[in-house]
Amino acid sequence: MDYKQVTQCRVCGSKRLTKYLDLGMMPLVNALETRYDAVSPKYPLEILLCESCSLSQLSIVVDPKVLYANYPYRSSISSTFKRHCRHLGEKLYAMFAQHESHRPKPAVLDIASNDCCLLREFREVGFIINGVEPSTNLMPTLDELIPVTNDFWSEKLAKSTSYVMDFITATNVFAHVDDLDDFVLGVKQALAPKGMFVVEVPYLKDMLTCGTFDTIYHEHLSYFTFRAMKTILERHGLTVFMVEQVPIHGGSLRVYASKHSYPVDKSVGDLIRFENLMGYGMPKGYVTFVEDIEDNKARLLKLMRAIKGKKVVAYGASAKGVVLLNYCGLTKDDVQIIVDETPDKQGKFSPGTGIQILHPNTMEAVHPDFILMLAWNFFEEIYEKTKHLESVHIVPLPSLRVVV
Ligand code: DWN
Ligand code: ZN
Repeated sequence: MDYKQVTQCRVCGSKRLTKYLDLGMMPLVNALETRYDAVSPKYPLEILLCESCSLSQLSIVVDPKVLYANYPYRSSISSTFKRHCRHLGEKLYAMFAQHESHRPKPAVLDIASNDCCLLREFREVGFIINGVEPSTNLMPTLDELIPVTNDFWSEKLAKSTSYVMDFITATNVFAHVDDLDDFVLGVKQALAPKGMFVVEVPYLKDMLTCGTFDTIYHEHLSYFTFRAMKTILERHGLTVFMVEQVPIHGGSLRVYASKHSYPVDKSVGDLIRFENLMGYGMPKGYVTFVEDIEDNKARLLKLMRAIKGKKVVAYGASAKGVVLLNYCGLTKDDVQIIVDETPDKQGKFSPGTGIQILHPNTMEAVHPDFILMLAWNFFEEIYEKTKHLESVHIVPLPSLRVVV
């Protein structure tokens, strides 16, 4: 068996876990198939709420080696994300200059550095860069001169290195980690005394208020409230001194923590108060979200029925796209192809649907009537690339809209 059942909360250890969502059986979103008729293995996709610390978490953990040994996703495909990383680099550089003005270059370690998108941007800003990344296919070439360790992050790995980092960044990886204690202990080990840990995760608030259920899949083990994030970091002696909400990936939390006692920003207390007000620690805080999912599905299916027989191409072989297609039961009868700029995805088939993934230039010949935006989080960027086709764009989430 390549997965295990969750019996206690990974943040606080409580066994008071209440199931509030069941999306049925779902294939692994990045396990792309090489044949259209392949039968993709499916796994239960359910969310449990910890009523003690307010962490939402999947009911199972799929073996990370199965999920990440060969990982097709490349962060650098999106120029929006590149810009996001550049802004973060500039911001952290300015913070460093304020506190450590006598040293020229801060050192950063990016955990789960993927294809080094963030590290390249940070190097341009003036950082000394280092990465850790478990997927072998994402290692930079030697001539790129980016030191990346090919491994999962852990306290053991941190101890085996001589890292003393001014910054450790973890964007879109914390929600993927089962053993958060070990991860945070590793961060603490590798941080300089005044170093900052900067972690970004999709924010539960945005998922709930926008009904974006397609960000729920087996890679995302946790769906963080700020309270849960603060609990796990502070348990290991990292004080959270600032929090921001950033728009990337449909709405994310960016949390700053350190071993050093930086003055605690007002944002920390404000967000905790907001979450208490919203009742995120109680199952009844999730009822509307569950209803919204059904409504979103029904609205999309109604539209897809109305355009049956038209040429429909989906843009973005995203992880979330696999969830949307499978949960709504859409197949190649509804969506003829998916296009995506990621070389490792092209020629493969989307799991559970048998829809082929091709290079976006295929659309020039197809002239689709409709483009279904499976990467709705990058709508503006993709729209600029597709508007000349004069197709109607369907944006399924946060709420269904049709752009003519
Ligand atoms: O946490 C995760 C997030 C950050 O990234 C992972 N577990 C997996 C992944 O999720 P996703 O696949 O849903 O992420 P994206 O970035 O929304 O996926 C967009 C897809 O669209 C990618 O395959 C790249 C593609 N794309 C493209 O071909 N042209 C994207 C843009 C913006 C484009 O212009
Ligand atoms: Zn908990």
